[in-house]
Amino acid sequence: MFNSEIETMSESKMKELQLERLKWSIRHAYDNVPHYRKTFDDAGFNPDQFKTLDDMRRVPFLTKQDMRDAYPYGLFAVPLSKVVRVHASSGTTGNATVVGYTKNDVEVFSEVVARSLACYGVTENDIVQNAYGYGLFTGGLGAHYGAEKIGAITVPISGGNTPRQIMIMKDFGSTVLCSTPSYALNIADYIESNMPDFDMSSLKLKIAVMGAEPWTEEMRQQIEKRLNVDAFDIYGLSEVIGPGVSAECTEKSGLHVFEDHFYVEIIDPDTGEILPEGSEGEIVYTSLTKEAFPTIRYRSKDITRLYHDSCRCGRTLVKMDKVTGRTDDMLIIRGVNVFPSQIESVLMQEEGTEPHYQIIVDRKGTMDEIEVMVEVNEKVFSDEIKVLDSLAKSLAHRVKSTLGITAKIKLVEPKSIPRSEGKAVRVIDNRKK
Ligand code: DLL
Repeated sequence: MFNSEIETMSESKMKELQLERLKWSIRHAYDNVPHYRKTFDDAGFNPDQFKTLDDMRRVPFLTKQDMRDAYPYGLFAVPLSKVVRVHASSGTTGNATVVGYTKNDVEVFSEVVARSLACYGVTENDIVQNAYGYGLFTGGLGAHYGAEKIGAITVPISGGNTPRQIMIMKDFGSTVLCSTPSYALNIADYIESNMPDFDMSSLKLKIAVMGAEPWTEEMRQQIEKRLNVDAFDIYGLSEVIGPGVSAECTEKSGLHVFEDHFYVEIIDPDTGEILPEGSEGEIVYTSLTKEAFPTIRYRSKDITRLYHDSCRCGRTLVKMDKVTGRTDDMLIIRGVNVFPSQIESVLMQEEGTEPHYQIIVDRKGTMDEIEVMVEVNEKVFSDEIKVLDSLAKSLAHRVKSTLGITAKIKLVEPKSIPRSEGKAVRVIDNRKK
């Protein structure tokens, strides 16, 4: 463990620590950020009245829209001279969200990523190939600083240029790959289709650190088999810090939240009510130590569940389920709610399909229609049309019986769905056009 005192702290001691830090963080936001002062005042909430964790329900939420409205620096809580780094979200819809870090925040960020890497068994003896994009995205620099903090050799290759990734992986003897799960599969694809004589055992890769987008257990199996690694989940979001909010351990069952820095709650996305431990809902974050960009009750839109168990790794930190969808990713097809990851999971159950797919949603008249394009492997694609037809039918049947929606399945040729070096685009919703 990277920080065993924290990672094995008793639940009651952790709650004490959180309470003390929450008081500071809420007061810091109120005193230094006009937005918080206004929303707290409007809600009749005074930080002096914050006495127990139960008082959390009285604190107003922060939304993505609030962040956009504050573009670029409106939510910073320290003078800009104290800020040493900024990151930003892509801002495909509306203003980008800009987040800032003081020196101390960068230190915390590095620590939580280092803890995550230690969860998977990464040590100073590893060579970490970091294929997360460097730039305004938090993945690149986030993983980089964490890997350096562990003392591993850090290879800052960034995303893309797949042939070069493979060459470096081999020549440098990389033992750890950090990338999005969809990009890890692109690397596997490239090797399999362009380098038939490539000897996988010439690679020293052991661990894949996968995050930044939802990925299923089926996808984990593919990555593990095809790249001959153990693949672990790393989760995070730029608004809260970046990667390293939570991480799986070698048990691969749930992610431990680094709750000495991030206070987590699950709410009902419709009513905003706090739900009891174990319920599924939207996860809400409050930063406990961040100086430059405190986030108080930030509504992440990510859907998960929080629970305590006695994890065999020895960590006592609260666990969250793998995030399989966001409230704004959820498709409502003729009244049935589905997440892209549920469709992925069903698709991957049939032999011959590849984890490359795209979901196209349209509205014909008043009816929602959904078409799922999924790649099949070379062998299946070169089969008779009859075989392809029956696979498509079988997939449509599975989707219907498992998820309750009628989807048109279109099997497409290998590599016809656009690849991404970062987060994959899974849904094209023409209803929003
Ligand atoms: O994606 C931070 C990150 C970088 C995490 C590298 C892990 C590895 P954002 O670009 O702000 O930050 O996107 C955050 O991505 O709210 C989730 O919806 C999704 N996400 C991130 N990690 C996971 C994961 C980075 N492991 C948004 N599983 C979050 C599922 C994830 N979804």
